Amino acid sequence: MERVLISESPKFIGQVIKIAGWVNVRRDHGKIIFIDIRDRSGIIQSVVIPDEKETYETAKTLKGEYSIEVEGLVKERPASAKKEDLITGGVEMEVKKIKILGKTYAELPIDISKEEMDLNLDTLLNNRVISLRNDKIKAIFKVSAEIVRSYSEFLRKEGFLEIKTPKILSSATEGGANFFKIKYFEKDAFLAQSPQFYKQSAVSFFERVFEVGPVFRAEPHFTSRHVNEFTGLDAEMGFINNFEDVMRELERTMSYVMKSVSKNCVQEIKKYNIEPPKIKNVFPRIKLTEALDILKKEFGKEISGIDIDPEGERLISEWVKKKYKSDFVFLIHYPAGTRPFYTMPSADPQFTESFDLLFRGMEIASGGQRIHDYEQLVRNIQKFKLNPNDFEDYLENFKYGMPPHGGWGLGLERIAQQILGISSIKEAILFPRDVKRLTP
Ligand code: AMO
Repeated sequence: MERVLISESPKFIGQVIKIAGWVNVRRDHGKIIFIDIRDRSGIIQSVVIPDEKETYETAKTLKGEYSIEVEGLVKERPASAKKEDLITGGVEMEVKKIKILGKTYAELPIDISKEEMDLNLDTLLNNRVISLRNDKIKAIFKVSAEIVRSYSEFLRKEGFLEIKTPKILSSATEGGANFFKIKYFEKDAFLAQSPQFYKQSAVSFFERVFEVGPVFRAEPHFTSRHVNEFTGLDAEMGFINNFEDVMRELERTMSYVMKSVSKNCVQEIKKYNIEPPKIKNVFPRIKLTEALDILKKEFGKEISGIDIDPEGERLISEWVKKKYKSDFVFLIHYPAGTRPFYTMPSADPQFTESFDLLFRGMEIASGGQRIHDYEQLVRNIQKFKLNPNDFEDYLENFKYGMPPHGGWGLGLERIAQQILGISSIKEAILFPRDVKRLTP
């Protein structure tokens, strides 16, 4: 007999089927043993009665998280026992045969059988191989996978080629000090802080590219939105007229991603009890300087520097939500000193042709137009007190007809975090890395 998925069991009422999964929980009620069995598709309640002698003896030995194969008769549950919140809530299984596939050799450190585990972040992360078996936690990764799938699908339709760029680099790409230096044989090397240089150079051969790949940042601080390794969803496009073209593309990409997640992750979103994102076809755009004025006027918030801080991002998003009913907002024209050297200056050179995209109060993307003229780029590198000789390979492309171009970098985990309303980004990473956490 072929195995079927647990979620398919309601189609087999009155028939014997074979399933495989884990013992979510075993309950002994007098003579009857109930086993909730979980596979990748769902959970079903099964019942073992003493008449099935050998099976009953096996059932008595089962512990939480044993993996088993079970044959049984699918039966409709009495109306009073139906569970509306389960896909299989209308059926149960009368067990005929149990085969143990994998035993549990240790006490389970945490109880994952209930959807709501109510554990603190450290406990969840320290016991990751177990906590990741919980259905509500698994839902986060189904949403992440749908983000990546729909992101890639949309960009392919738009003529972007998927590329993979090296993660071991000879120089740091994003400036600042948040890079990891590693030993590379006789030399020093850096883990990529972004695919920035290589995606720009790919524009000169493919025009439009995107990448889904790891990004490394040596952020020394603990926040609910920073980790030291995350997944970047990057894109870069050539022959643009201005950075508005880039925002337009990103806006259409995010609309597609949000619609796909809302449509294809209904069960997952339900578990988090949140509203699917509100999508407008055009996201509001606000100049950063105006946003700082709004914060002062509407919220009495003074920003000390020239850039916005996380609380400012939250407040401005709140204001946008009220005024424009949008969960997204572009903050545009960041001051020159706040962006890397490759960013195109605006007509007023105090500012840049750049943006951040905020979603429900948090930055999820940065991007903009890049300097494409070789001589202008060399001058800007010098203006940043950097040495153009250190960027020789990057600059090479710019000597040969580099077209006007721009792009963005999105953080996958922040998107998932904000869609589901999760408090820490680390919950949206299978095995997160932070200053103190290099295992599991
Ligand atoms: P930036 O440095 O703003 O831009 O990064 C882009 C996006 O990556 C995510 N992100 C992070 N996520 C988790 N932990 C971190 N430590 C972290 N740092 C950044 C955010 C952020 O918006 N090269 C440019 C992009 C471009 O211009 O194309 C860049 O890397 O979601």
